[in-house]
Amino acid sequence: VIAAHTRAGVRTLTLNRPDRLNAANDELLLALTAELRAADADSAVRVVVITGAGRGFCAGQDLGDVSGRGMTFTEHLNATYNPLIRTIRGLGKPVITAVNGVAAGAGASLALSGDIRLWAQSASLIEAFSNIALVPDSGSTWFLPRLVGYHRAFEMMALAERVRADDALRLGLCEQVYPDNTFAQDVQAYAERLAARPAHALNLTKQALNAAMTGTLDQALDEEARLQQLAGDHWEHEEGVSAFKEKRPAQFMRD
Ligand code: LHQ
Repeated sequence: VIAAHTRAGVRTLTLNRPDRLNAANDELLLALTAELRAADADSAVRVVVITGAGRGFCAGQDLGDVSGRGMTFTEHLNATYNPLIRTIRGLGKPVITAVNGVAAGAGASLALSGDIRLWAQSASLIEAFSNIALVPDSGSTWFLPRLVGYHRAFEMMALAERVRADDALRLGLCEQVYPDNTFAQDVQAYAERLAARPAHALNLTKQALNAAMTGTLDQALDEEARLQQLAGDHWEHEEGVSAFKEKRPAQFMRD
């Protein structure tokens, strides 16, 4: 259900149920979470990419796979989707969600959960939950209003209309849009650019931003001062300063 490969420090995890637009079942969610944890622990991996096989990114919960599971909705979310989203947000490496096609329901939440969101021109996002009279889950209620404000978020959730790539870029739901026919190469090139950045400093940056998203300015200043010490004591900092003085590009990829 997940295809995986590593190239040039970039671990790509591909949701692989293309005939269902990569709709998620428990097996897929648990496998993706396990792959992410393994990538976090693997020192050869500097950046993780999550993408989809075929014409979809992820159509959310597999609606053919929901009945008779013997779990409540709350238990199901706590056992599958929520650990996945927490793992992505807590991962010590940048996670790119490479949205190759439609992202619907919990698949939309997954698309929004990356540190960097790269979209193909034909990708789209639908907060589809209300179509089946459910509440947005897997972090959509947290991610979306922070990106577009309460009112646009509510409208997207209430009407479940499809947001296409150009609007997604304008609204801040993604960082880049690439042509469909070069998407995989463009994502790999972007990921390799990110992989050449100072990994330790980016890990601390992610921690600082994650904390700041829910805290006060006072807390952010304290957290920056704490994390800056960890960054400043690391060899990456020494390398960055030396490279600046020697007027050469910094080399952050070692070991
Ligand atoms: C699918 C699905 C799908 C199964 C397309 N399941 N087969 C919910 C419940 C419980 C606990 C936790 O959390 C959640 C959170 C959620 O994610 S709720 C939201 C669930 N997702 C949806 O409601 C989206 C349903 N899908 C759609 O609205 C459309 O398929 C979209 C707009 C995504 C794509 O439309 P099209 O491009 O027109 O493709 P299609 O509809 O023809 O789909 C292609 C195939 O994929 C088709 O199968 P078929 O055998 O006819 O070729 C679909 O049945 C299947 N598929 N989504 N979620």
